[in-house]
This record gives sequence, C-alpha cells and structure tokens, in this order.
Amino acid sequence: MVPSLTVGGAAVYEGLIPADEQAKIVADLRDVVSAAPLFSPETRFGKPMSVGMTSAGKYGWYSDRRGYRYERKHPTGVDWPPIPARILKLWHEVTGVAREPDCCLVNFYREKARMGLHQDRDEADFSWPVLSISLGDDGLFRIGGTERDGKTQSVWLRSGDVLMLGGEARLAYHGIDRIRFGTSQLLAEGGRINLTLRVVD
Ligand code: MD3
Ligand code: FE
Repeated sequence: MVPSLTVGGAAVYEGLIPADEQAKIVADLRDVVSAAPLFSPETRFGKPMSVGMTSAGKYGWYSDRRGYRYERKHPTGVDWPPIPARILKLWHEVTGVAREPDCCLVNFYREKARMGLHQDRDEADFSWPVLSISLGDDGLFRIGGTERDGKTQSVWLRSGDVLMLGGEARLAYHGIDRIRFGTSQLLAEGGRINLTLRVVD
C-alpha cells in the first residue's frame, strides 16, 4: 500500500476508510465502550487527562500517580474486550505484519481535549509498527524527531485517515494540539476518536 503523504517519517493514508466502514467501526466501538467504559487516566502529577480512554485486547493502556503502563484489566476489574475483527483486518492490510496487536487504545477527544507532545515507549519491542486510525472531527497532529526540542511538523487528520509509524518514526515525539469540533457528522455526540494498535510484549 502506498501512503498519500509522509510527515516526520509517518506514513499517512488519507481517506483510507470509506464512510460506511467508518460507521461500522463506530458501532463496534460502542460495544467496546459498553463493556469497558471510557475513563480519564491521571498523569503522574495527579491531573486527569483531557482525553477519555479505554482499550480492547490483551492489554490496556493505563496511567495513574505511579506512572504509565499496560494493564491486563480495566479499572473496574473486567477483562478488556476483544479487538473488533474489522479493526484487526485493517491492521493486517496496512502493516502487512503477521502478528496480531495486543492493544487497541481508544482515545476520545471532546471539544477542548488535547494530547501533549510525548513518545510511545511503554512497549517491549519498538521494531513493531504502530497503526493509528482517526474517526470523527478533525485533529491537528504534530510530529517531531526523537528529541523533545527538535523541529516539528503539523498535519490535520480527518475521519478515515490511517497512519503507520514504523522505523525512525516509531520513537518520534508526537501529540494532538487541538480538535476542530463539529467538522464531522460521524459521531452524534461530536468529538474525535483515535485508535492506536500496538504490539506490547
Ligand atoms: C507517532 N495518540 O495514543 S495518533 C497515543 O490522535 C497517541 O490520539 C494520538 O499519541 C491521537 O499515544 C496520536 C498518531 C500516533 C500514534 C502513535 C504513535 C503517532 C505516533 C507512535 C509513535 C510515533
Ligand atoms: Fe502517542
């Protein structure tokens, strides 16, 4: 598969997911959220994140005052629900990797939510790619290099866009600066969903 754009080493597949397929993924995610409700993890400084989160798969991403990590269970004590088949299919089609991801992190951005610049380094092996799927309202994505103070580039991610982070980009600093609330009709409640698929261990 050929990306329509590359930004900071990330391969961007703009509009890869057709609208009808996006709606089916959202329906799958409503089941995930029913089993494993969204919550706002606390950072190590005790401040709740503005992004609502939950996960599907063997592991879920979690954060509290003790730090960031992967957990085998949702904070309510239930297992994370399985990753929906439709989402696994996209992972295989785009990454070409034979292995299944261990975690599908669901990030939900309401109007004022953002995600500060960070690296994803809680996983055991950075040679596996990360896949990101954007749904709903536009989000301004920023990506830099492997050092916090380096130059960054920005790109608006729209509903149906897919990003693959591999190679050098796997350890790039990245974040979401803002949401253009109300730009998509996909979610009745508005907002943006980002799914990130990762191999954890
Ligand atoms: C670059 N999520 O969950 S997706 C995250 O839109 C996260 O919710 C953002 O950063 C979001 O950790 C950005 C694009 C993305 C995802 C994973 C990456 C970019 C990445 C991993 C390494 C480098
Ligand atoms: Fe990240």
